[in-house]
Amino acid sequence: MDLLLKNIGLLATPLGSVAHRGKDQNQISLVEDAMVGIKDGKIVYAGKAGGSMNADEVVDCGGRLVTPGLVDAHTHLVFGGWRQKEMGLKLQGMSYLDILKSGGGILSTVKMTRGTSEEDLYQKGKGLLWTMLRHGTTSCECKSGYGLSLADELKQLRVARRLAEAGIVRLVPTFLGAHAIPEEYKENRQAFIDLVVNEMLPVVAREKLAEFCDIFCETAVFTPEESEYILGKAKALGFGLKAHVDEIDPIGGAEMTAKMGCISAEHLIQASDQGIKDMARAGVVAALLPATSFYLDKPYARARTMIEEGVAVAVATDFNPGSSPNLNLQLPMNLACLKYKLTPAEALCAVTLNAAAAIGRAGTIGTLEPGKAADVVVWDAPDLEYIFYRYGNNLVNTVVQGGRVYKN
Ligand code: IZC
Ligand code: ZN
Repeated sequence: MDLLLKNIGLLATPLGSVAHRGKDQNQISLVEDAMVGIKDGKIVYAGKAGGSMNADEVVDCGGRLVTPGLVDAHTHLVFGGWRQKEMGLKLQGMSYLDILKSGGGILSTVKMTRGTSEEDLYQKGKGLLWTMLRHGTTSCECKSGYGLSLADELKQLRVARRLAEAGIVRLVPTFLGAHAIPEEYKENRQAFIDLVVNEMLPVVAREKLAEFCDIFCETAVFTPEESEYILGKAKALGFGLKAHVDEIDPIGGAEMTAKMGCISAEHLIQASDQGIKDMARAGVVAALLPATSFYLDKPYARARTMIEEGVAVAVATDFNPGSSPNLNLQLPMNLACLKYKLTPAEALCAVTLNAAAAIGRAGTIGTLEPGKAADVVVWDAPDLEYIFYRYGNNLVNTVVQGGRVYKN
C-alpha cells in the first residue's frame, strides 16, 4: 500500500455510485475508529481500523473527522479581472440584472477575459485551484462563458484543459457559450444564437474541450425556448446538458431541464412546484448555490421541498467574479444547513456524492469506498456536526487528492 490514513476518529461518507434522493440523502456511513488505505491513487480500504497494514507513508489523523474530498459541481473558474468596482452599484441598490443590462456584470468580465492572455488566465486559474484544494475541494466543474466569441471561448476552454492536466484539483469542463448576449450582438440576438449553435458547439465537440453544455436561462438573457433549441443542438453533438434556471424569475426553467434530460439544473431559487416534480421524475440533480443567494441578498432555493419530492440535491459554490466571489465550499455547506435546513448528513451528501452525480462522476469520486479515487479530507473536527456548525474559517487539516497528501 502507498498510503495509510490511520487513527481516524470518525469516517463519514455516503455510499454508492448514484445520486441519493429523498430519505436516502440522509443515509450516510459513520464508522468510528477507522482507517483508509490507498494504492495507485485509489482507495483500497475504508472502514474499521484493525489488522496490520504496511504502507510507504502513514498519516496519523489524530482522532479527527474524515470525509470524501469535496466536489464543487458549479464554478466559473476561468476569467480575467474581478468586479469589485460593481460593489458600489450593488450597495446603491442596483440589481444583478440591471448591472448586466447596463453593460456591466458578465459583460464586464467578458471584456477583461478577452483582454487577458491564455497564459495569464492559466496562472490565475492555478492559484485559484490551489486555494480550493486547501479548503477541501478535490474536484470541480469549470464553465466557459466569458469569451462569447469562438476564439475567446476556445481560449477559456484550453485554459480549463491545461488546468485539468496540472493535476491540482480534478476538473470537469462545461461549455457556457450561451451565458449572455455580447455587446456586438445586442441588436441581433438570433445571430449570436446561430454563432453558438453553428460555429462554437461543433468545434468544442470536435476538439473535445467540454463534456457538458450549459446555458443561462433567465429574464433578459435566454428564454426557455431558446434554451431548448441550443441544448437540443448540443445533445445531438453528444454533450451532457446543464442549465442555470429560475435564479431570479420563475420562467419555467426547471420544467425545461426535465424536458431536455439535463444531468443537473442550477440555482432554482424560484423553481415552481411543477418544475420540482418534473425534475424528480426525470432524475435531474438540483445544483443549489446558497452562497449566491447570500451574496445577492435573494431568497434561498426550496431545498427541503426538493428532497421531499425526490430530487437529489447537490450544493456548490457558483464561484464567479460577480454573484459569488468565494471558492471555499465550506460557506455554502454552512448555508445548506442554516438556510436550506438540510441535516449535516444531507449536506455532506450534497457536496460529495450528489455533487459528483451532477457532473457525471458518481462512479469514480464522491464516496470513500474501494475503487474510488483517493480524494479525502481530514478535518480539524471531532464529529460531522462540527464542520457545519463552525463557520468563517478553514477547518481543513489535511487534503489527499489522487493519493497525494497536502497538509494545511
Ligand atoms: O459572472 O455573473 N449567474 N452567471 C449567471 C453568473 C452568475 C456569473 C457572473
Ligand atoms: Zn453559474
